[in-house]
Amino acid sequence: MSPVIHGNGYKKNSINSDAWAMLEIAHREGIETVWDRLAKQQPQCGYCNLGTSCRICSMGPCRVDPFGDGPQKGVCGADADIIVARNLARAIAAGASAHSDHGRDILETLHIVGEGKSNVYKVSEPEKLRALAVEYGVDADGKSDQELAKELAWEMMEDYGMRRKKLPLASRAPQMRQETWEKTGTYPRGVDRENVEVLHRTHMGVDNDWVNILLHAVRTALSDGWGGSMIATELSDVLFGLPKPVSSHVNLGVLRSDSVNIVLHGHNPMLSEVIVAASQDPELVALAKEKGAQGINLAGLCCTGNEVLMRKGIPMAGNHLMQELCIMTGAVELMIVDYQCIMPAVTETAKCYHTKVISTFDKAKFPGAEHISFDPGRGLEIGKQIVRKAIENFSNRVPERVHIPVEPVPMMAGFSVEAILGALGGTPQPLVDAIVAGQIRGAVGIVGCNNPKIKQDLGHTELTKRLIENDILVVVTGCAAVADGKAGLMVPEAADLAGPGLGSVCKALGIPPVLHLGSCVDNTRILVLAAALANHLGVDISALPLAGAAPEWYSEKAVSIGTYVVASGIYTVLGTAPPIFGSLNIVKLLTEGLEDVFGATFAVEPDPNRAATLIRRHIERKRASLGLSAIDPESIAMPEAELTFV
Ligand code: BF8
Ligand code: SF4
Repeated sequence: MSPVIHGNGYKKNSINSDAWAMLEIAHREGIETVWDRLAKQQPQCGYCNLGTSCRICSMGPCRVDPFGDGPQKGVCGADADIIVARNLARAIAAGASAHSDHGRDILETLHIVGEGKSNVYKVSEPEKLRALAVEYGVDADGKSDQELAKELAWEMMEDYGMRRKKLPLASRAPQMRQETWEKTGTYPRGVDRENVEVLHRTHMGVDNDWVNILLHAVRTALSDGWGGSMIATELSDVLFGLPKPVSSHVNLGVLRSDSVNIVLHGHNPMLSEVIVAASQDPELVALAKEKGAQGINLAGLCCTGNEVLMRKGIPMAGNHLMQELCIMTGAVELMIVDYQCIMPAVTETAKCYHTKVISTFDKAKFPGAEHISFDPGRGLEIGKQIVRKAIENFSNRVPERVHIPVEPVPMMAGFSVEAILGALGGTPQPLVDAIVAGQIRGAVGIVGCNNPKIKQDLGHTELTKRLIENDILVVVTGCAAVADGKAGLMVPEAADLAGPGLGSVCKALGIPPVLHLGSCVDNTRILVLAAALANHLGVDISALPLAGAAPEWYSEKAVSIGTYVVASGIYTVLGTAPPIFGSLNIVKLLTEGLEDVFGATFAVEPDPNRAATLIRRHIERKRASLGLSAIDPESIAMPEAELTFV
């Protein structure tokens, strides 16, 4: 392997010193990373970047050249609008399917609990189970948790089918929002139905009206946000517990040189919950000590990490771009992967160390990983088997190659909607009062990934800082949350970095100005919070001074999230460019036209300081239309662009 360091050295790749230290090792030892592979891909295909390449059928592949003299149509006659729309719809369906299939796995676990067939899972939040049963019209009276779990599971399985005209959880949205969905034909029906219909419509020769394709793509994204993802979040709370504010730590410094380190990577908390239990098993702890370790240390990566951080306070090793670097500490005995966002490269990196990679879901196997098929019915037994493998691997560690480069940074997590409302005294009124008084100008969800095309975490942290210093409350999920955690923005003391209004509210409540709402499926907590605020005020979500941002997104899941957030009425700024620029019609629709349809649009702005201005202007406009004190949006200066795409 011959590493090509992207840009002018590894400090260009990330803002974090733990990443720099590991990249230095990678450089020295010739270990390839994601940045090297990105460099080797240059120049990336211009047609694909514009979204105008198509390989849907075997008359192709085709490329259309909307701005040049090349072909304007594919072999079948599809033009740039049709091709971009089909590609975008398929990306949304892939993302929505990933989230919703995760939801299905949790739902099947609830069903197993309902049948009394699990030796490890139980209903941890009976109250939430009962509330959900009521929402689904299940009579909860006199029924045990187990009976109710089974009945609710059966009901929710219908959400994946074709018998529903509307997904029940979508009725949490304000009436006006639901009417918009009805009017536009985008009210989500069945999760699987919408996703399969995208595949049908985008087959050659089916839906060739680009607006019609995109409207169905919206419906599919809504079946994710108000369906599959929401089921994943709600049922994870029911089974594994409702997140409550918790203090923990983040960055590679959470790995311990004296302990057996197990890294939990992926998205689904089913297995990781079991690993947490198994790692506390006295027999296994004793075995670890026998092997010379002080104990068993768990650390999270990506969204599985967020799940166990939110509920169990398990420390977080890093976000998406840290997955290879984490192994290069030489201190990881075992990386357990479930699914999504796990680079196939991790098993290659692991070969350079003693680290074992264990895959666990039959739908997500990795060459070079040992596969232990996870069966929720025998959860604990499998969990113990895996933890034992980690302990046995401790003796293979090479102490001279262990390098844990930094001290961990403290961070808070665990802000479920229930916890936030609890902290406010059970009602959103105090938050509304602070917004009305102008102490808090509005709220923004910063979500999504890392993408090596953007300096790691720069987009998240700069945008967050600009917003909080201007009295805008920030809520975060996914890899954005981990970025802000590493930057020290998620402790109560960070209130000092906020403007005077937001700062004083945070100090009074003892909370950070940046609240961790969870993993990417937990973006539904943002929808629920926004709906609760809108319903409380009797307005649509689009009337509120809210915005969304995905400064460093890379994944198809993020495309689905952005789409359901906009279709729910929240203006959203993307940092990396989606592959749509080959169709000016579609760019115009997404950045302007959607305003009249959904009361919100997308914007694309890679520079976080400029994105902050766009968002601040938007929030002040919304404040003015609600009759609240507002700054003149045009008086908020738009800085010169400093950061553009790599
Ligand atoms: O679901 S933020 S890189 S880890 S896709 Fe993936 Fe993106 Fe991270 Fe979580 Ni979400
Ligand atoms: Fe080409 Fe049309 Fe086939 Fe796409 S669907 S590959 S544009 S012929």
